[in-house]
Amino acid sequence: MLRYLTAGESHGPAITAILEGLPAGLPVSAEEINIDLKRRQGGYGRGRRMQIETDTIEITGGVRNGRTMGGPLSLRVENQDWKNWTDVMAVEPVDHPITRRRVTKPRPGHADLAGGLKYGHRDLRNVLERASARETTMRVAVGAVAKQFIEAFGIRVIGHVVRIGQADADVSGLSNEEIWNRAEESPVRCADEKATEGMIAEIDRAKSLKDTIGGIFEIKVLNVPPGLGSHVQWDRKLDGRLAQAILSIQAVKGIEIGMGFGVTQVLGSEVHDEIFYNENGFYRKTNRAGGIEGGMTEGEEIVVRGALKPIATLMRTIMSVDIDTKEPFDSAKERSDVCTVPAAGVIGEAVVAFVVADAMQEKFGGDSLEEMKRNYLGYMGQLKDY
Ligand code: EPS
Repeated sequence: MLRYLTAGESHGPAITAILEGLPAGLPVSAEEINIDLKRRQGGYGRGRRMQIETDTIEITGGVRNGRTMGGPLSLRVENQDWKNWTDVMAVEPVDHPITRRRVTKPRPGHADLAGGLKYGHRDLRNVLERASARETTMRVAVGAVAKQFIEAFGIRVIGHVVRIGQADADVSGLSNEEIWNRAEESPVRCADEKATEGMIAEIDRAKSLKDTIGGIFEIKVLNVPPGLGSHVQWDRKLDGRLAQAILSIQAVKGIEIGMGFGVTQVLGSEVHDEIFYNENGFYRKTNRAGGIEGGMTEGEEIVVRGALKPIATLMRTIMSVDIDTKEPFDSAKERSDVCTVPAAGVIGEAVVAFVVADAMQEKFGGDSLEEMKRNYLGYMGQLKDY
């Protein structure tokens, strides 16, 4: 079983992760992790915080001479903004009460109020510091390692943005390689040039209104073997595991696999992917299922989408109630991202890569990469003979 936990606050000294369950002998490159960390930080519509941070990974355990040893990986990224928060976020008790930056005004749409009620905090900073999407830095770092793991089996994860506000991408007719290359060039990580312009206009419009805007990212997993996940138990179904991974990303409100909610509008014969056979084995001409049937991969590409609400920190007025005075106030803030959908696409790649890596470990489990590869090749041979 592959598992990870993250720790750390948005304006604390650092954010960290422990990733356990990787086979020994896996090459791990900090450079590759840094590429994804940088991709997450970019994207049109980001706010001033991203000019402060330059996320760089420090691997402090689990890797020796470029390869895993079988023990947990320990990963860390420093928060550059920490130096502006050393008293407010001090780990040690301070000898004077810190009233500066105390938060008593919950922002609608954030964890602030629910977290305050639940934990009894009178300073909502104790909630928002951990709820912050800053935490996704670590999910991307873990995901970048998971990508290196599954790439050892030829599996690749690509992500791109398909909607921001009213601007929709049309990628029909594009190969996966084209989708990847074009999305990498686009400031909103969208493979359709015309839609990129529309998305930028949507972000500009939201910004001019001091507002925020959401959208949809799509993740594809290429070259997955059939049989990852299982039909036998609810918590082993791969679609359920992907759904949890995607929905747990801050601001995500919906997930679709394959045709998604579109399956409700047409008849069954227009939904299910017919099965064919040739010398290479079983195959489909369509992939409306998004690569998953009965909670298992069936050999086609996995296609998953996540829908983001507009982020909850706005620079314009929306109403809330102060937890001290119980008086209404307007929740306008001076610093905020306008749109984080391009970043969320990179985070989506990471969490999906982790789920697929976990499913690979489960199916081909081994203590070393070599052992896993033997198991994998044996299974691929079994499929040929099926
Ligand atoms: C976030 C609020 C902003 C974002 C932050 C997530 O930070 P701040 O409150 O410091 O302006 O920039 O995202 C990141 C720091 C990041 O690395 O993505 C929030 O409230 O979730």
